[in-house]
Amino acid sequence: MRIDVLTLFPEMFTGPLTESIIKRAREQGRVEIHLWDIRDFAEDKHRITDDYPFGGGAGMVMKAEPVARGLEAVLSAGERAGVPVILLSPQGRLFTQEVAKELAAHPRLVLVCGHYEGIDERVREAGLVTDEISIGDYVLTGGELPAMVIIDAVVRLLPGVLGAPASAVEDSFYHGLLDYPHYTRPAVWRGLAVPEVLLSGNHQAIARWRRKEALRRTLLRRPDLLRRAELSAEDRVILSQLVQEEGVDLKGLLEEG
Ligand code: 4FN
Repeated sequence: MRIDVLTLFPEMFTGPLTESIIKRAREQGRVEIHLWDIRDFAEDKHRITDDYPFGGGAGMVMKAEPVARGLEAVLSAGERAGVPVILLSPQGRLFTQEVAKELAAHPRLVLVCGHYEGIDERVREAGLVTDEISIGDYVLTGGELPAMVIIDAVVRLLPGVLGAPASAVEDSFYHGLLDYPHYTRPAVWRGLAVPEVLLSGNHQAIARWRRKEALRRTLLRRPDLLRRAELSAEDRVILSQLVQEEGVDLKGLLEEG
């Protein structure tokens, strides 16, 4: 996959994209990430990319022309078809694991980061962006961190990036649920023991315990996730046990709709 990012602050990306799993994915050629500085597409010798808002008010607005010229440099007219050009924006559809999977299926992505008060609306009106995505409902100073969140979530889904396909299989087994609790050595730490079943060597009992604890956590902390999770008949039995054990009210959360 190739990802192009347009931003006024390309240096914000260097840390997160040059460490750990993303670093290895780039070294292995599984993803190519190109950072473009919008300032390089400014029209004047001072390389101005922002201006005062028409109608007045606080803050600055990113000028349309440098962003448009940047997008045209990244994607020639002939290359545009089928390539998502995504503006990171509070107005976008919410980014979820489903959206990450959808984006991971494309050979190319273009991400555009706003800063200050945002980008001149005519970049959207001119049809230069195909998609707007938001990572959540809070005020940020720019679209750069959201772009990095999307890159992280998408790149780990690319073939070969996580190495062992077993972890992908497990991810899909726990599809839509929170993680079960994890433990590593020592078996007793500061007087706290690891749950016995995990030391039993009984793989079937371990799998049952993990599934139950994943369901317990999801029920207690994120019951909203249960509606969309893939639950087996056995899961539904375990859940009704947990509802009793924990004394919570499911309030029809498992019904469709
Ligand atoms: N944010 C809100 C309402 C009004 C403005 C903002 C806001 C960065 C350029 C956009 C924010 C959050 C998630 C991009 C927020 C995201 C941004 C994102 C983002 C500078 C203009 C701005 C109601 C959501 C609290 C600033 C709500 N995902 N404006 O943050 O780019 O992608």
